[in-house]
Amino acid sequence: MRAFNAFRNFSTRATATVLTIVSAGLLTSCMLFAKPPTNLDYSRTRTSEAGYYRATIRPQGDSIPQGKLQRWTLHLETAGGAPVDSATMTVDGGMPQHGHGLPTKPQVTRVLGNGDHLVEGMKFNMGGWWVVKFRVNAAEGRDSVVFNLKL
Ligand SMILES: [Cu+2]
Repeated sequence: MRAFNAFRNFSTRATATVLTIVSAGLLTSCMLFAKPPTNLDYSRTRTSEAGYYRATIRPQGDSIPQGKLQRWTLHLETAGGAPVDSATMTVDGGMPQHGHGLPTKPQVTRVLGNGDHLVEGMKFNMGGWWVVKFRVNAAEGRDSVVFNLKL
C-alpha cells in the first residue's frame, strides 16, 4: 500500500511537471513569433474595407488593459459622415501571428444613439498585435471595419 501511494504521488508530480513544461512551451512559442508588420495602422478611426462606413472605437477608460473585461463604444457613420444607428454588427478578432481568436465573444449589445453602439465583452489575454473586426450590415451595404491594436 505504501509503495502504491509512493507511486501515485510520483505520477501526480510527474503529470504536474509535464503540464508545467507544456504550458511554458505554449507561452514561449506565443511570445517568440516575429514582430508585427511595421506598416500597420493603429488608428482608432478606420474606413471599412469597401469604403461604405467609417468607425471609431472608444475603449472604456481610453486604454486597453490586458486580461480585463472591457466595454467599448463603437461609433458608426457613413462615408459621408451621417451617423448609423440601425445596423447589425458582429465582432470577431484575434492575433494573426499566433493563430488564435479572441478569448471572449464580444457583442454589440445596445444602440446608444447618434451612431454610437455599446460593445460588451472585449478582452485581450496577452500582449502583442491584435486585430478586431466588426462586420456591419446596414442600409449602405455589408462591409467590415478592421482595427489593429498593440497591447
Ligand atoms: Cu497570442
